[in-house]
Amino acid sequence: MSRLHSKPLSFLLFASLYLLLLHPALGDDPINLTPVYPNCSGGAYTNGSAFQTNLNTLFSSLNSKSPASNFYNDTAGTGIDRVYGLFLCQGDLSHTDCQACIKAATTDILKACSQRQAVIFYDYCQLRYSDYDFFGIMDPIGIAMRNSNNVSDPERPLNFVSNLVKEAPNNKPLMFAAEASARHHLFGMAECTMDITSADCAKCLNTIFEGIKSCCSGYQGWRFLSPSCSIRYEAISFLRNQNSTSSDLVLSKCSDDELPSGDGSLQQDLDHLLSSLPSQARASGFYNTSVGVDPDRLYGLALCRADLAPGSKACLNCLNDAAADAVDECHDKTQAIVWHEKCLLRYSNRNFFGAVSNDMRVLCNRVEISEANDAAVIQMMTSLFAKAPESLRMFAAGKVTLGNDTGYGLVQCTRDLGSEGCQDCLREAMGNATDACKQRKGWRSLSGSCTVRYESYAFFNTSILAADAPAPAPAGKGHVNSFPPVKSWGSACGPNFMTVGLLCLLAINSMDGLGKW
Ligand SMILES: *[C@@H]1O[C@H](CO)[C@@H](O)[C@H](O)[C@H]1NC(C)=O
Ligand SMILES: *[C@@H]1O[C@H](CO)[C@@H](O)[C@H](O)[C@H]1NC(C)=O
Ligand SMILES: *[C@@H]1O[C@H](CO)[C@@H](O)[C@H](O)[C@H]1NC(C)=O
Ligand SMILES: *[C@@H]1O[C@H](CO)[C@@H](O)[C@H](O)[C@H]1NC(C)=O
Ligand SMILES: *[C@@H]1O[C@H](CO)[C@@H](O)[C@H](O)[C@H]1NC(C)=O
Ligand SMILES: *[C@@H]1O[C@H](CO)[C@@H](O)[C@H](O)[C@H]1NC(C)=O
Ligand SMILES: *[C@@H]1O[C@H](CO)[C@@H](O)[C@H](O)[C@H]1NC(C)=O
Ligand SMILES: *[C@@H]1O[C@H](CO)[C@@H](O)[C@H](O)[C@H]1NC(C)=O
Ligand SMILES: CC(=O)N[C@H]1CO[C@H](CO)[C@@H](O)[C@@H]1O
Repeated sequence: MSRLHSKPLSFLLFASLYLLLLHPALGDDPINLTPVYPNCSGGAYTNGSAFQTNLNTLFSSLNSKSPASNFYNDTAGTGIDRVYGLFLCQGDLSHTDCQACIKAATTDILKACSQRQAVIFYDYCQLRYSDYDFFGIMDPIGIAMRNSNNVSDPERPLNFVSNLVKEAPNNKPLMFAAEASARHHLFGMAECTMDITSADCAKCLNTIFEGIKSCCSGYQGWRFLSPSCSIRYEAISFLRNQNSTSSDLVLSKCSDDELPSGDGSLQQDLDHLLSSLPSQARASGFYNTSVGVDPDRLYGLALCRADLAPGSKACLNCLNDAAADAVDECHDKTQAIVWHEKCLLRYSNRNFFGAVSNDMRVLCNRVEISEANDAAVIQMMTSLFAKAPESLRMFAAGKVTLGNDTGYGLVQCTRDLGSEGCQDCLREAMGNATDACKQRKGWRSLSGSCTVRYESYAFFNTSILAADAPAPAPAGKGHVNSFPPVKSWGSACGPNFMTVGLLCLLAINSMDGLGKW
């Protein structure tokens, strides 16, 4: 049985709330380096002892590895004073953040403990040392934490995380799994230290997951920390979003007017359209079609992001989810657009094929970049929307070098448009994004006919980057801002923005405008 000490629970409750309120955990914000929980055990060691010397040697070794790896185990010394140690950084933590976290841990653990065994946990990393060889020995004993708010449907987070509990042990080498659903306010992760086997990882995660079920499942946010594995669920993102994993953007727009109910044949046609579009679009990544007969005809299209290989399961899965969302969110409305991270689905009772949609959403990252970098980014992006309209699949991807970093852009049109329509759509989308997101580290415009997106990381499969990618920005011009100060949710996005997951959302059309399609 897992041990749930009431004292750490209340202390940690505070720690977690602090995190929730002040650290919305953008991938770009600095991470919180306040220790969450130290646990010291074993006999004390003395100042100047061989054990202490070995411990210092071990810590230098771990600190030297943290800039290159999210896990490392090592030993120092020999005989009875030999020290065994390891660190683990959350699988999506950048190497820079991992380095900072382990540096803090090797300092704090010496202040917190003067014993021969200890483990210390942070929001994003953990460090452990011992005078015995614990490598490969699974230890699920730890502490649970939870937030104070109730959750209306406890099963939902549990189901969400149970998938991660199943997935993580198979994700070698890191044994880390994370998932985000901004729309459902579900963010979760599960991970194990890499010294244990996949089978032990599964056992460890199942054990602590049972612990969560018995203490914390009714709450909106919980985690369990143990020396060999951890799980966490929050209603807001704490994920670091490296390499575009787990951002799962879902937005939809529905018209106000409903399909006339009549004999129900329109609803049947809509069901038919939505259930057939995903498989029709799978083969080439795009499909447009219509069902029914005038005047009751329905028109629909589906588009997968260009980096999803034609025919791929990923394309089909995304569109199936989008179709399900269209049913859920825009039930029987005459028109809908659903934007997912990797696909777009749209239907209407009017023929919109070939016409540029004027429905647009703009999202801006809250972190600012320098004017010079912004100019380099815009130059690169502009070069893309000259190319996309002429390309077969109507997309273009590129990258730009900014000092030591690289930014990535992707623009894409729905293929019912002609090249002129595509160009118009991209130009407007780009103009609206650069207006709203001046000098921002990432942004996107989502329209019913095209998407334009820039990020400071490779959010798409970079194998689609053409060999003739645009030249990097002039050397020395770009430089990357250091970490911005931590900002609170509301104000950081500006007066006209809403926050959605990691991003600020500029709702282009007010709710009143929705019916006027
Ligand atoms: C070791 O010595 C330092 C001062 O040199 C002292 O602050 C610390 O408490 C001592 N630690 C132990 C374990 O005795
Ligand atoms: C702290 O560590 C000791 C030794 O490993 C262990 O017996 C104990 O259960 C741990 N306590 C918690 C709350 O994790
Ligand atoms: C949570 O639910 C419990 C029992 O259903 C109730 O007693 C408590 O007041 C609720 N707390 C909040 C913060 O809603
Ligand atoms: C790390 O742990 C593994 C067991 O999981 C062990 O085989 C290996 O020797 C350890 N590495 C070091 C450097 O001690
Ligand atoms: C994440 O990005 C880094 C650097 O761009 C790359 O080396 C690494 O392979 C990527 N990881 C995944 C899972 O794509
Ligand atoms: C770029 O990398 C070099 C070498 O690693 C480093 O010295 C320099 O400070 C970095 N520049 C920036 C802006 O991070
Ligand atoms: C798809 O859209 C084009 C207009 O771009 C139109 O000519 C074509 O008929 C549409 N396909 C279907 C099956 O409706
Ligand atoms: C990227 O795309 C290439 C070509 O379609 C594919 O072989 C590769 O597996 C993809 N990589 C990932 C990480 O999906
Ligand atoms: C909401 C918004 O800013 N939309 C604008 C996008 O850009 C065009 C001009 O290019 C404007 O007409 C829209 O109002």
